[in-house]
Amino acid sequence: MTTHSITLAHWLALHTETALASVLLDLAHASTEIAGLIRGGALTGALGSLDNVNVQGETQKRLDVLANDICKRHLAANPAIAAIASEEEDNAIVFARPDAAYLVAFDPLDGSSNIDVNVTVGTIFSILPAPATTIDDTAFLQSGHRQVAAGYVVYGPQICLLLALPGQVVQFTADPASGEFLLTHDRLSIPAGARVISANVSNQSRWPPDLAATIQQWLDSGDYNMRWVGSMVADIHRILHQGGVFLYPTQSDRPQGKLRLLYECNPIGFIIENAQGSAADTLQTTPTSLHQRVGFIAGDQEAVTTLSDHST
Ligand code: AHM
Ligand code: MG
Repeated sequence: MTTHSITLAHWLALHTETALASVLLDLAHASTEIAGLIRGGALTGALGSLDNVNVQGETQKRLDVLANDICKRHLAANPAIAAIASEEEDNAIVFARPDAAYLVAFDPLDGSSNIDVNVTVGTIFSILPAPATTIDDTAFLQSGHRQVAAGYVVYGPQICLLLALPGQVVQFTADPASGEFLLTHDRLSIPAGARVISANVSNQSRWPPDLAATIQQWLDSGDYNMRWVGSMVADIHRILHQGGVFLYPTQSDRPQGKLRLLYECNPIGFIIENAQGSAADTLQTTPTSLHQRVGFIAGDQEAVTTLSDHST
């Protein structure tokens, strides 16, 4: 029996204003629905690929599309939201609401390559202030330090919602009996000095040479361990709790990087920095397009500084 009694709704009522709380609750409800599809796997008919290719040129998985539809449905009804942007949508979806305060950018299903093999995936979200100008794609082109909240849901052995507000990161865990998100970790802070590297080293020969040499040196020292799930939410979740550094840098065959700035790196960077880690200069980057990719390094402050110095 759980001894945790603070629900997400209760916590939000104490720490955020009503409109922001309603947006975060909508995201939580969407994630509960997505979790149901993931849990059922092949029984729900949600696995497998579609013939569609998204704006990123990636073949969409059935669950990418279903999760995107679920997020859209939950968010579209919220009068506090002026527009939404998704990894799975070419352009922002704009609602005719001049007084709405927020924009929501999201990756409905992060870690798509893991869907069909029963490995942890997630949903990532970023909440920005809606500018007072006409709302279109360009309204989302705000640097990451302007986020008012960001978070992710990790669908693993437990379903956890990580939420960052300026100055704090908290974790809620879904109660298997009621489905309700209950506060389980208050004020998360990344343990410093952990010697864990999270990177896809099969790309090492295409990384910036100094960066590749530094990682190789660390590995050769025998002092470092390596972990790579291939779902950023899962790899970052480990780092939040146990420390270490995550990297998906630019590489010769992906000069812009792989991960997307607005709905992957900015929200994860915001969480990491509010948990006393570093995301190098990611949050200072001025975005130029909705689906912009970037090289990304995040986690332990000292490790991030060393790797960033070697990544040009
Ligand atoms: P996705 O949003 O299409 O799932 O892509 C993002 C994912 C990240 O979660 C993960 O860190 C990375 O891509 C894994 O890439 P790779 O398969 O090249 O190791
Ligand atoms: Mg993703």
